[in-house]
Amino acid sequence: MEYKLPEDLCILHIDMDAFYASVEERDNQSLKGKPVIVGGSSNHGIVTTANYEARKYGVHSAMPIFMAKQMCPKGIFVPTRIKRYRDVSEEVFSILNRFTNVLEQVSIDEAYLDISNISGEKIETCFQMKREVFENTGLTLSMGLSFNKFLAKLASDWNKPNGMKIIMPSMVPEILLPLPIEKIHGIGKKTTKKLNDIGIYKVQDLIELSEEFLIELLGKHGTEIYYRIRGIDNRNLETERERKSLGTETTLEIATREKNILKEYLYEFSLEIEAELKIKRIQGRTITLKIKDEVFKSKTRSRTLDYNINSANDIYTLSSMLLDELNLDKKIRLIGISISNFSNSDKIQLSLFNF
Ligand code: TTP
Ligand code: MG
Repeated sequence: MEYKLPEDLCILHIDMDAFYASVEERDNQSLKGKPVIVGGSSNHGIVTTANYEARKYGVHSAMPIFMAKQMCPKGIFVPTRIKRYRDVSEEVFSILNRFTNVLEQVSIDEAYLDISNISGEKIETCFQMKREVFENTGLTLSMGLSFNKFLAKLASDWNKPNGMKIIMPSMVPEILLPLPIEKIHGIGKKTTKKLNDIGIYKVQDLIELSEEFLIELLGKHGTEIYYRIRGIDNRNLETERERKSLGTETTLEIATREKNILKEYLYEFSLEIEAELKIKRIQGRTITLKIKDEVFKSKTRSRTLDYNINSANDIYTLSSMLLDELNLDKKIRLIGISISNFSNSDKIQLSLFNF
């Protein structure tokens, strides 16, 4: 490649392995070695995660529980205990923080760390981090070390669980070129389809296209992709609470118009968002509900309150109200909630709704 990539391996991405399920296994040793599926308390619920044993049967996050039961009848189903995972997450992050405080927490179990300022041998330090997390919490994580966020994340996903992968500049063509395009962070379902439609399936096909062509096809996003597949990503770590919104969404395994089923998703999302808000010690005032129907038509509905909220109950109530206001004439394929308009205050806001 004609670009000169930086030599300095200073961005580390870490992601806990089968996080919720691993916590459940740690707390209940009798689960060890068995397929463990974490998720909703009824058949209508959804899987939040499954351990690697259960994944062998095809069970994965966001799958309806009833489907997971069909795929893995011997699975042990345990309810999601978000408070417990939040506490364990705090333990993990306090260990990581001892190594560097230039850290961007992306979710309850995932972070980027800038390790350029640590003293000593970098790779050795990474392994020490892994060891300390394991010795103190009994949990494993996977890590990826490279010179930017995109490659560090790609690397941490490379050989999960309990993996460690380094991507050096010289390895970039050999790593990226054979990948299917959807493995590139930022290439979602829609972009994949657009590219597949013109016969582009792998990065090696995509790299033949000019930046101008990609911009024409994909808009501004085209530039980002053009550089990313060449191993270039200049995003900085967002270490401050600069983030504008925080949320979660999922593509449904089975499209539906049933609001009760959709609300199960909203409930799980609300718990997840509450956990993130509490870790980050922030609250928000605006809740946005996003849905996409079978013909990829998106709708969003927002409500801004006079107060800050951070509890799952409030987030769930508001997002359900927004859903109730929508007339669903088509089946829904994707649903998500986000919260924005943050304030940093640690003041406690009483729940606005009673249950
Ligand atoms: P992930 O890191 O995506 O998944 P994981 O840690 O279970 O498994 P791995 O990283 O080894 O592939 O998500 C972290 C946690 O977030 C996960 O344990 C449960 C929760 N989660 C949900 O609640 N719903 C979801 O759709 C996803 C993807 C995760
Ligand atoms: Mg994980």
